[in-house]
Amino acid sequence: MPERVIIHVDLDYFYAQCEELRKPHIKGKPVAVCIYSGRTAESGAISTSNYPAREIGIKSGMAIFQAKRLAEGKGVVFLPADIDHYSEISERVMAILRLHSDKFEQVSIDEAYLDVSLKTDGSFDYGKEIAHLVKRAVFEKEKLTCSVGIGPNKLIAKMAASVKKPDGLTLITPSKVKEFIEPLPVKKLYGVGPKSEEKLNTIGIDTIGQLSRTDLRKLMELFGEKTGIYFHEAASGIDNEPVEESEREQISRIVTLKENSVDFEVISKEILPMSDEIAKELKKEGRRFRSVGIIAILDDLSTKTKTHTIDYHTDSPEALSQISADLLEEFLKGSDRKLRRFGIKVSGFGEKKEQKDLKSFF
Ligand code: DCP
Ligand code: MG
Ligand code: MG
Repeated sequence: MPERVIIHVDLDYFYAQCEELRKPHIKGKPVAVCIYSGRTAESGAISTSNYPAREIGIKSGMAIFQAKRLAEGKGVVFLPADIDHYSEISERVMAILRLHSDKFEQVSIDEAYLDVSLKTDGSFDYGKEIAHLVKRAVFEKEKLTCSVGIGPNKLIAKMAASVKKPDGLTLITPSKVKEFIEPLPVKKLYGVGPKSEEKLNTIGIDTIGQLSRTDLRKLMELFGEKTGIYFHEAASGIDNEPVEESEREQISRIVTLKENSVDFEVISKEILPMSDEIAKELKKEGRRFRSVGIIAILDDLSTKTKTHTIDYHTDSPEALSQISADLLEEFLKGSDRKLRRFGIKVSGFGEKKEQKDLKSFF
């Protein structure tokens, strides 16, 4: 069996980078994105911070009041999190990543695995080229930087991606796996939390290399069978978890309108580019839909949807844009509030069409 070639992509200081993009004047300043709990004006936690803010010590998970203490006199910009906005950007980035992979698995709002074994025929040099291509595409289309790792499995790809941040690219070929992970402290191994770390340290196991040389029975005694086996294999760089495509129930696109509007002519201009993008994804995945919906986020931030189901499956962008336009027209007749954001979605997927040759996606 040829080698698997797996790429892990993680966007850099994601929420804060999204904020820098829409507020260019804050670029270069330390930026902290806050999730307010609402209990008091200042209670809540830092969700993320850009790299200048991290230098001051402001990090994810820290209490806002604590961060404000560190920030005193340093010109730190504190902003409230706008998850809708970051999700919108995330969806577009994930669509780009999906296009570059044979198999795709999103694992969080800013992270995904791409299995490119087929595309590359198992060549890591080619895998590295694809990783560069992906970074360039994300930067050109969304102006975002990310860090990527390429390795023979998910575990190594993820660990490789964290080696150099921000804007990093790290390739660990199968022959370099041991050399790469053995000197790292055990806490760097995915799945080793602070408790396991402490347990391992007290019996003299500090590095991943030492862990890999520890008797399996001893690890099973300490951590139970399942975890024991996992630690033993992972410490040797072994991981057979497949990149698992999540079965999607819907594909959607949403945009923020330049100005809030109730004007059909203005809003419907957004339909064509969105349906083209959705159609491209449908084609790539060999999917056809039966239901089309519109999503309207109004100026009071309430969300309204309207859906129409037809009696056959199709992947036609024309059908998608026509039905979306009809739904929009109908919706606007019954609404007097302005739309702030507008989106379209497809669902009700039928059987997947067989993809004759996966390599045709090169
Ligand atoms: N996040 C959060 N609270 C946390 C950790 C993360 O709200 N405790 C959110 C904000 C992050 C996003 O998830 O921007 C992605 O998390 P990452 O761990 O990938 O962190 P960043 O992308 O912010 O930084 P990095 O450059 O280290 O990836
Ligand atoms: Mg990130
Ligand atoms: Mg992440």
